[in-house]
Amino acid sequence: MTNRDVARILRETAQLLEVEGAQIGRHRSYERAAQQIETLAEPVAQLVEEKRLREVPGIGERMEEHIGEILGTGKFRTHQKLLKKFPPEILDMLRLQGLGPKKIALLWKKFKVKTVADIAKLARDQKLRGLAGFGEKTEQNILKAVAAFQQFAGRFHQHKAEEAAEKLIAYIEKLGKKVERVTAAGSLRRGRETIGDLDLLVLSTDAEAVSRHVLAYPEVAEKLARGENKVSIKLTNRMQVDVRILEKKSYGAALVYFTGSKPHNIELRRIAREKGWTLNEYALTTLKSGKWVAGRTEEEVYKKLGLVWIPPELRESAGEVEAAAGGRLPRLVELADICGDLQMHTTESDGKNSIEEMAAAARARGYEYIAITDHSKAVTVANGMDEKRALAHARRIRQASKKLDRFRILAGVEVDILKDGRLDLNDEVLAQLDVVVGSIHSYMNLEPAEMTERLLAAIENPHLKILGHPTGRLLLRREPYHYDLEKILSACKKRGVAVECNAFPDRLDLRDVDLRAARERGVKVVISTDAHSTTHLPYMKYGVRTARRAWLNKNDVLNTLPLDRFLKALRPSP
Ligand code: DGT
Ligand code: CA
Ligand code: CA
Ligand code: ZN
Repeated sequence: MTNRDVARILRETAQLLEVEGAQIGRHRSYERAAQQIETLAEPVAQLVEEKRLREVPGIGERMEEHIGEILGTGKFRTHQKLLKKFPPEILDMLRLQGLGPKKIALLWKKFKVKTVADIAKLARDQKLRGLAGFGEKTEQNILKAVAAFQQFAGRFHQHKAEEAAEKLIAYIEKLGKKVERVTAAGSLRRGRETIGDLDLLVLSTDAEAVSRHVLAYPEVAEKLARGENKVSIKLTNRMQVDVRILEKKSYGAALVYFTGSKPHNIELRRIAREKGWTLNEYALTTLKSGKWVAGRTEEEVYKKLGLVWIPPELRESAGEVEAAAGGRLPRLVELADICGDLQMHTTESDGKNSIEEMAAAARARGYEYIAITDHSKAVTVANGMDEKRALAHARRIRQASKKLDRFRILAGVEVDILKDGRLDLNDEVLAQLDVVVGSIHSYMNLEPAEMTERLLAAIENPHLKILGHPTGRLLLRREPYHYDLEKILSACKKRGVAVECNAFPDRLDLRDVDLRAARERGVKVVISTDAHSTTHLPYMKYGVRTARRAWLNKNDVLNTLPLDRFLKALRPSP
């Protein structure tokens, strides 16, 4: 169990206790423990093992026992008991923005609401105004929250889906010899920015044993379906998983089929039909007699169709089948090509680690350089730096860099792009830094025309080298800024400004299709993690996946270059 899993169960327990109307204050100890565990730098399991959990403020003997139970069994009895007292959608209702346990408790008591839709109906019918703490404005906000919920409902960030998949795969592999291989297919394998459900393929001759084992997984909340070679479950984190069990002869065909995407599969089936064959999840067979043609491996299936193997990230029916037929598939950038990371934060602003710690962790990943880019003063919530602090920080960065052999820490900043497009630090200071990333963190709802002007003005500043998280979206949470992206890409091209592919899994910004547009215009791209802790540096893989979905080669990405060539490829300083 990750710290996040443990914290989630404790937080849900706190919320459910509050809805239940438990003894005043009982929920607070759970909420407090959840908060503490979320921000721990070490795995909570390790603290337990070393008997140090009680050193964490707010965790006493009882809470220590509860956490032990969660870590040991994957579940928490109090949590389970509470869940049984409420309708299945209670957790979804609690997740509605701006409602919270107190208001849900009231709605539960008064109207016996069972679903998010029930709440929406009450708000629409104006039945809520007049309740203590509710007004017309609350009703409007509830309707907005329900709309957002329905838009994002049931989708997950890629890293959460991947964590859940890896854990379940490890569990399935515990069956030993009966299981030859387990692979995640579906949107996760394609690297889509958010994931609906997990699709796992198991290579085994004992479907019965695998199904039984999967149903015994401690994190199963609900059994959804069970067939001869398929079992569907819902996990305690509300994620659905479809597990399919296949034999060797079908494994490649099933991988193709269940990796999708659906439109990609439709293209493949059309080619198969043209050749007098049919393609399904079991095999490629002849149309007439149903004779087996291929199906063991993906390569075999693609080859028979006259195609080279297509990387999963490209399987979106966006020209990849045609390119594969013509031998024109790009050689996509890989994680191993990345030589440095160009956006990260330290304790100087809102990061969790020091310059030295970030550098050591980056070095351990095999990088040659990083840029430390703390926030500037306009971002007060992140303790942004003024001119004086920025220069002092740059000096410390350069000193730290000198102590390292064959590794360079570049002195940078993530300078705020102000409302009018000016940068938040003066030119004299910016001129002394190696890497200036410029990003927007305020006034995100300007009219498109004004937003476009703002970004154009920022790009005109000769010190700006990289445009950070260019559209500002937060996946499953916040829409991108509205502006004329084409104009901004043209300006970046003209001025030699690189656009960022922000690898943080909540952002993935620019997104795949926009990144592809940037590439087609010849705009330079960097992939950066925007790490706020050493634990975020591995998020680079999500950025690389996004870049691959955008058809990017190694040559399209500046931070695949060794240091000297990278510095020359950045926009030249004035
Ligand atoms: P998601 O789960 O919404 O993030 O997206 P996917 O792509 O994982 O979609 P999912 O889980 O519904 O199905 C996984 C793959 O299986 C999908 O990409 C294509 C294939 N597939 C599933 N159902 C069908 C179907 O009814 N027809 C066809 N042709 N393919 C299907
Ligand atoms: Ca799926
Ligand atoms: Ca599925
Ligand atoms: Zn930022």
